[in-house]
Amino acid sequence: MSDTAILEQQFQQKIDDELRIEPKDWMPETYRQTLIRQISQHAHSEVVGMLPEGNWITRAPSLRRKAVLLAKVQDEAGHGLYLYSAAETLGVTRDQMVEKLHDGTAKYSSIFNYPTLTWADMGAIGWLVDGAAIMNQVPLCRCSYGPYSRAMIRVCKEESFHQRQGFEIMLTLSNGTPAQRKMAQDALNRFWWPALMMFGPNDAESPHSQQSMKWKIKRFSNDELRQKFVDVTVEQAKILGLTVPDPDLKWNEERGHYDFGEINWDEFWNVVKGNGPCNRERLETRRNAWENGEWVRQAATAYAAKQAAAKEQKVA
Ligand code: FAQ
Repeated sequence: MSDTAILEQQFQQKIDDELRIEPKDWMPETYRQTLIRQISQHAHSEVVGMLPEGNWITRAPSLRRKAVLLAKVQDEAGHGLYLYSAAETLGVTRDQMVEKLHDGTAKYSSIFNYPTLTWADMGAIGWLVDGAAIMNQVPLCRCSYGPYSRAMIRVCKEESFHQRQGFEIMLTLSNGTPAQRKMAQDALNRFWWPALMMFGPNDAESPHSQQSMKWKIKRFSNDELRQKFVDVTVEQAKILGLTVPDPDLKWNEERGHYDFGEINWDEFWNVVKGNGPCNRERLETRRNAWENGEWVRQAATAYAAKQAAAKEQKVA
């Protein structure tokens, strides 16, 4: 057996024994690259994900709603930062990751390419988008890579608060005037299918799933998580008295799960490839933010250099 084969065997054994892989441990290059891809795309999703909700901060219907939304959007920025830091432990720089987002090589979640047209969309995003994010991210707290799994613990706690604030907005609207109720239903109609798409392609069409599950980066497949989300969320929609926009949705006694209709995969891939309703606008906003923030980065670097020089002088 070659040296690499032995190392690979020991590496897999560690994973099978539920031990965490840490930055300085030996790891296959493909494992490292898979993590850089997933964690950086996850970080980008958190940062781009601030934009649809950021759109409503100035128009929130009360001071309380504004404060809560502002805090939520700031949390997403924090998630992006933990995740960029986790990815940096794999030997990639933040600049390299951001460059890949800006030149369109790195992906971010398809969901954030849909517009937020009404206040009810803030409810639908919290309820459905954060709800789907939690379903996907709770298992990531047990991901085999230590820094990613630890970052996810705090992220999940915050996502849980986000989901509840979204549900509470939906509950208030669905118990409100007929116009508010209609607005909540319309938001559910527009965000339901894109939320299901967040879990990624069907298992048979998912090139990375099998290997990622063997490495315990992923603990459940895309379809398993999507099904769990449907089962939980349909019951929540009943509490809201809203109708899930899927004529094929039906409880399947035998399976013990809801059956649901076919996702429009053409729409999904179209959005993933950059042609969704807001892809261009989102990337342009991020590129501008990066360029406009250049002076802040320069100032911080100059300040750090000054501090280091002063410290050195003191020592000498
Ligand atoms: N959108 O083989 P798979 C949030 C790509 S955070 C765009 O199944 P994998 C918080 C995939 O990257 C939401 N692209 O890939 C929040 C791959 O392309 P590549 C983000 C997608 O990695 C809430 C190709 O398709 N969460 O919401 C999507 O095994 C509210 C083949 O797919 C995470 O990133 C998609 N929906 O499974 C923030 C969680 N789905 O890389 C603000 C961590 C798939 O070969 C407001 N990520 N693709 O070019 C994951 O769990 C996984 O990466 C999956 C995809 C499940 C997303």
